Amino acid sequence: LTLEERLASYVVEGTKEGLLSDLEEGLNKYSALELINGPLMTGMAEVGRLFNNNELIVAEVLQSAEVMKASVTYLEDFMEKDESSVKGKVILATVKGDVHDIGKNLVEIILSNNGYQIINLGIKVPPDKIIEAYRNEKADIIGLSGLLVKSAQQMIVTAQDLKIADIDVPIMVGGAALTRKFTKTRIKPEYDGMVVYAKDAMDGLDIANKLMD
Ligand code: B1M
Repeated sequence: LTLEERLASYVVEGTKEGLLSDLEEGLNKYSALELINGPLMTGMAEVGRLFNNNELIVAEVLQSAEVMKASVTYLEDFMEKDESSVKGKVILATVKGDVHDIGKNLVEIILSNNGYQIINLGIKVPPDKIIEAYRNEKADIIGLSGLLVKSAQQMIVTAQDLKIADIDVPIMVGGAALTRKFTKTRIKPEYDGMVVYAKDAMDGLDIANKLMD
């Protein structure tokens, strides 16, 4: 197998044996983020496909998630950091009913490496917890993540509750179940402030930078 294939296969197989030395080798050729967005995400997409076809069970997908998390933790030290200034404060949450957090945590790493202070509320976060955190922290942006189809609906509910709470700070949404169109036509109409869709963590950083400009 090539290095790229081996990296994808650690994620698919859910095994860490040899992972770190291959990641180290990968860093000679790619940046940390390229390794995540390239071979590791290719592995995750394959896990999603196999899971969808009932060829993997949840316990196996969890092991794949562990490999992804371990890789991101290792690679985090090799990512570019801009410690020049504090650009803003961002609340991050995976919405109520959803446990997927690898993407959200990647957004946290990228934003915090680039001058943002992050309040990460974790997974399955109901709207009232987000409202409470906003009131305590006075964040500049609220970031919502969700991967399940029902999470897209939950984002609508969350936007409605934030509006009722009189909050109109920009909301940034991301995750596999969402699209730009859904964000514009279904979430935005329920909210007074801006609602922007980020396709990945780097896009999230670009958007945050534009919002803070
Ligand atoms: Co789940 N799962 N899962 N799962 N899981 C999916 C999402 C699924 C598509 C798999 C499939 O069937 N093909 C499917 C959803 C179907 C649907 O609703 N459309 C699914 C399902 C069904 C489920 C369960 C219901 C399974 C079950 O129990 N029967 C269950 C749900 C439990 C719940 O949430 N209540 C479940 C559980 C799990 C595990 C716990 C086993 C594990 C998660 C572990 C964890 O996160 N700690 C897991 C995993 C790993 C996946 C897949 C395979 C991979 C997700 C992932 O981590 N990707 C996933 C299939 C897939 O996506 N290929 C799947 C890597 C990650 C870096 O990407 O999170 O997309 P992602 O983040 C991206 C962008 O989306 C974006 O940036 C990141 C890249 O830079 N982004 C943001 C994300 N959030 C953002 C926020 C932003 C900006 C950008 O701003 C705020």
